[in-house]
Amino acid sequence: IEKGERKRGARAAESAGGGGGERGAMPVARPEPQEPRVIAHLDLDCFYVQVEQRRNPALRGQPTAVVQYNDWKGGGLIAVSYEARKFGVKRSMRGDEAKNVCPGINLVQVPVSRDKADLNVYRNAGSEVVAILSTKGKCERASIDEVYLDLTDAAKEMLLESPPESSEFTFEEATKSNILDLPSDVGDREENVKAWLCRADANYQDKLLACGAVLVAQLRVKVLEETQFTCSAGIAHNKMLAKLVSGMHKPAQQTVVPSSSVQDFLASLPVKKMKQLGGKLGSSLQDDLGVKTVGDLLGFTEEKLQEYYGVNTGTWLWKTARGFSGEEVEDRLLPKSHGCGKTFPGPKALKNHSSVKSWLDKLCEELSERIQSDLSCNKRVAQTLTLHARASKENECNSMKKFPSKSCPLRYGTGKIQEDAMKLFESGLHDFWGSRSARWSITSLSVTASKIFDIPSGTNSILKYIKGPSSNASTAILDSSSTPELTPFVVHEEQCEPSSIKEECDNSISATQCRLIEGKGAPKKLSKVQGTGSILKFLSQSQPAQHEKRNFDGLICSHQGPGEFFRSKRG
Ligand code: TTP
Ligand code: CA
Ligand code: CA
Repeated sequence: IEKGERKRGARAAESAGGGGGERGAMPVARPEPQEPRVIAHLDLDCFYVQVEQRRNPALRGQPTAVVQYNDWKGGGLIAVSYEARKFGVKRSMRGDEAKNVCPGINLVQVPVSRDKADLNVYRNAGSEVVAILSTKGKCERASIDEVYLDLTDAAKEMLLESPPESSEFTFEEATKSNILDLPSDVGDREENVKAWLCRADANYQDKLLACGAVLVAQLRVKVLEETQFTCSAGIAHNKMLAKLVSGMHKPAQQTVVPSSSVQDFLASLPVKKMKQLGGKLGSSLQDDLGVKTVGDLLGFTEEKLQEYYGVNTGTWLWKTARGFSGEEVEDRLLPKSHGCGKTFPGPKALKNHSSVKSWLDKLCEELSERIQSDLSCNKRVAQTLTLHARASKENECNSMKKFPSKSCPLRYGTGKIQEDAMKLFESGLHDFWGSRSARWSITSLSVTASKIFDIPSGTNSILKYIKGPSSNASTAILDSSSTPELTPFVVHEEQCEPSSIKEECDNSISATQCRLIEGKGAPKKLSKVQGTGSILKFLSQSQPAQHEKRNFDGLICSHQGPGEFFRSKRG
């Protein structure tokens, strides 16, 4: 290695956040599985809208958006139905703007509790879907509306017992799959897909994938029958590829990635589209190595990439360029952490201790409720409390210094959590601004409970777990800014910018959900449509009819719920 290269390499790793080694959130390659896997990623379509449409069926098939309450310009949109998207309505719009482009739009307010958005109804709806999907294989709840499934065993079983090629009837929804290898715009598409799924001469991997496609199609129909929700899915040999394609064809569709299509698919995929390359590492690849697409990485040897980004991340990049990923689906139906947050944009920024305290108290109250219900429903205990905030200094709007995240052992009890959260805030503020009594303003606050573990079964006293450490925030504050798994999620409310409530891996099981799991108060199921293997058919038969002439981008179509919309979209 030449001296100059060494320097450049070190710089690349540093600017990517890797520092001297593989610290922090730099991705690391996992060992490849010995045998091919079948992995699916499922994501619910315009999720909050679908939940609201189930609550109020009159909204089905109508242009609809969910907004956060706000007195400014009609609130911020957080979810937009596909009917509304046809008019050009986008998540980044305010309610008033959406009405301008789509005068017939229905705006539904997100539920509010303690002066902030209450996402329980959506979390619980997501849990219903997880409960169905987890019956077919190892299941990882990845976000409020996303799941990974490892269908390897189920696919192997199907291949042995009833492979698609042997049955005279292929599950209809499966024949609507998008297969990356096949052209999507030919007339007899479904016949082609059917032929692909049933190829007797396919290799073992493709045969497994075909079984995976049938299984996912069946699951999607089951989800629709039992919850009334449509979702889209990606089916591939690993998590990375499944996730990359699950949103490629939406709504209510699935996409399959045969190994033979991987190289072409990645060749033109911008690096920033990859989850782990969205941040500094992706920027470093572009700026330091001139790598724009994942395919561009093929121009570098593994050694070269290791030189730049360290051994582990270098290998990860090399494998990623080839579509390899050993990351396993975790066996986890419950969230990794619970978080509650709120943003205070512009004039709403908090500028004194008493307003911070009053908001922190509300956030901690909700957090406390959620960890208590996790404890009683799931016998799980959270160990760490973390406070995240965003702040700006007066007259220093562009100040680069971040408010440091702070953590301490979590003590159960609303009062204790409130007390500790306030101490974490004081400690963060001290680091942020020293002891100077200057003006500051807080633009977002969130509290997170993490490091959640199951209480061992057979334990007769859960008290010893929840009493937890004797230390509290005053003796055990940790700077958690370098703890990547403590991703804050913030409920952005009433903001001037595009509004969003983003929730990652955060989906608590509430008391309502306990009831759902026990089968009480579960929503009424749609009656099954016999002999139907197709979501389109299902939708068109079972939605409440709302015959109404509407003008869709100049396309006059008679409306019968989403089924009609999907058909018209497909021409
Ligand atoms: P997404 O899955 O990103 O979007 P979506 O389900 O609304 O639409 P799509 O069909 O394209 O998947 O988010 C899931 C839900 O999370 C969404 O319905 C509302 C919420 N959300 C926010 O509140 N703010 C945000 O910025 C995002 C991205 C999502
Ligand atoms: Ca979604
Ligand atoms: Ca999603």
